[in-house]
Amino acid sequence: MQWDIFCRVVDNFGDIGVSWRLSRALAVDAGQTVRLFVDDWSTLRRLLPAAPAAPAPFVAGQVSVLPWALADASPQVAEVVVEAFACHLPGAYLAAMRAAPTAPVWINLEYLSAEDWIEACHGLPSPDPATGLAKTFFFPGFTAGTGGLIREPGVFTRRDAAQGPRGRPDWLAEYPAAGALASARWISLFAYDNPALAGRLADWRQADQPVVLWVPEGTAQRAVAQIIGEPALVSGEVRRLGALTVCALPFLPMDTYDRLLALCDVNFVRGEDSFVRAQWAARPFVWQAYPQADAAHVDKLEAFLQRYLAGVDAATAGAVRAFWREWNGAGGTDTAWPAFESHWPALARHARQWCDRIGATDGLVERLVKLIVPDVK
Ligand code: TRH
Repeated sequence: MQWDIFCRVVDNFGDIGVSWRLSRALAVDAGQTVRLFVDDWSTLRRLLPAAPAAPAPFVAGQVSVLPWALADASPQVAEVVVEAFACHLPGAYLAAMRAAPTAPVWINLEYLSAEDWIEACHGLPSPDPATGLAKTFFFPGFTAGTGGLIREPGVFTRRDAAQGPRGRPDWLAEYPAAGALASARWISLFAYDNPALAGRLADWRQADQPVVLWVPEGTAQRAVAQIIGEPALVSGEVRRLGALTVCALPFLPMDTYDRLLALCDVNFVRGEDSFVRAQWAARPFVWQAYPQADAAHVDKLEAFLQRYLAGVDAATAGAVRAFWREWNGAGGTDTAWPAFESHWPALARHARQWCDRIGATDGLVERLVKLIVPDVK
């Protein structure tokens, strides 16, 4: 089938990250014909450096990637139209959808959430007042009654290879960092501005074993530089501060970022896509939810914690809850790290079990294809 996927960048990378990952999985793993329209070429190029410098169509991972303006210029309607995150389709394209002899299947891909209410809304059609066409709401989520999570077939094989004995030495050969020991505790950091970061850097400086902190370029890298009293860190630079070795990385290609997640003992992630990738890495992680003015992100955080920690022993669950709340500015007194760290072995086991459990069900692409073509097995 032919699919058109539309994505506008609201903020950050997640919208394009998810849309690109979905497009690639539909094309490569599900054999669909996919066009991806994006409005923000410079953000796209951060994730897909192979994209041409100026907006122009190109093919990557069997997906035709097109500048947004081309949808209005020659609206040729696909059989399935995915509107990512209620991004509002281009006017001429909408008109063409209305005029099409057979109306396309119109999917609104929503943000991921662990909240219970999404099960009731997932898969519901709703008439669009402007066109009269039906639009179906598709909610990614963690349970059987939701749209699931994007998971390419090779993701666990690649993770397991990264976690083999050559994983860290090979990484250090590619990203040399003087003093970064393969045997140290490795932490990756991808975060929004976060007042709790200074306290964690202080904890890691004083840790009783070496800590290597990998920080890709972006908000978190700038914040680390500021906290350690430097104007900026440049990719490849390393700073030693007590037990802590800070390693500044470039913004990594997506698959390389997956590898980093697989190699670290704990991953600080944010938003939506890195949050999911950290779960496939099967390592303990700390999630910073995308902050929302009405504190809706706290509900999302609590809903996820509820699911993630079900069945985990009370002491470990309490330590995770306290630390994640603190990291999200949702309570705490900036003291929860030592307790979180002391539960590391139990957390590491749990991270693997959780990944195996949520990874044993259909992924988002399978569920989406089955929703549209219900007789697909
Ligand atoms: O960039 P984000 O903060 O995106 C967020 C969320 O999607 C959120 O739901 C949305 O509302 C908001 O944007 C506007 O975080 P996220 O979702 O983790 O996306 C980051 C992407 O960047 C993800 O695909 C992983 C990728 N990435 C790399 O490819 N290389 C890197 O070095 C890093 C750090 C990330």
